[in-house]
Amino acid sequence: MHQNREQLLAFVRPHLKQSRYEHTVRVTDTAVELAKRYGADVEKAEVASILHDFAKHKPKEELRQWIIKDSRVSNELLDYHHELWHGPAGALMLEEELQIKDEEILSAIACHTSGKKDMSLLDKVVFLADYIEPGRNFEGVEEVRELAKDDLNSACLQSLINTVHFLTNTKRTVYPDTFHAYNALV
Ligand code: DGI
Ligand code: FE
Ligand code: FE
Repeated sequence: MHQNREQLLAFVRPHLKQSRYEHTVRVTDTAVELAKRYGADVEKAEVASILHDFAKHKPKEELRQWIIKDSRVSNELLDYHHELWHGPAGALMLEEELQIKDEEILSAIACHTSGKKDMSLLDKVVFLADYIEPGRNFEGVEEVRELAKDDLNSACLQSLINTVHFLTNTKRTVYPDTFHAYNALV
């Protein structure tokens, strides 16, 4: 059984900067709201959200080592921007260090930045909560917040479109899982 919200927040807090911790709390509140709205597991949404950016501030080399030593994560990820590593590496670290064994929770943490093909309801809830939490001011986020009120898939799709726009407009690479998530929803 999982620890409760306060225990988990106390666990992640020393791993995060203050602003990142505050983002985490907002993502958690948003994910709980979305989980209730769309019938996802509320407790799992809460746990995954509290932990989603656990590895955000870990050294790049440490994240790389976790990804290299686990055959479940494609090493192709290491050819893409290191900003994409904290989700998959964080899931591996939490599996080992916090004994999080729930595959649904680990999946939602792992894919929260890039998305992936065939995202579960829980994956989508955490992915979207990270994008629309009230502290975000991405261009187009208000449209995604509106969609999130009654169409989870359309909201996720629009956030992916916005992210691909942002990345391509600034000539950045796009990790293939982001396109796989887009293709599955379009
Ligand atoms: O960790 P957060 O800041 O809360 O949010 P996040 O995990 O969604 O990370 C967002 C960053 O990841 C943002 O700077 C854009 C970047 N990103 C997302 N998808 C891709 C990506 N960067 C590259 N290069 N390729 C992607 O596909
Ligand atoms: Fe993140
Ligand atoms: Fe986040």
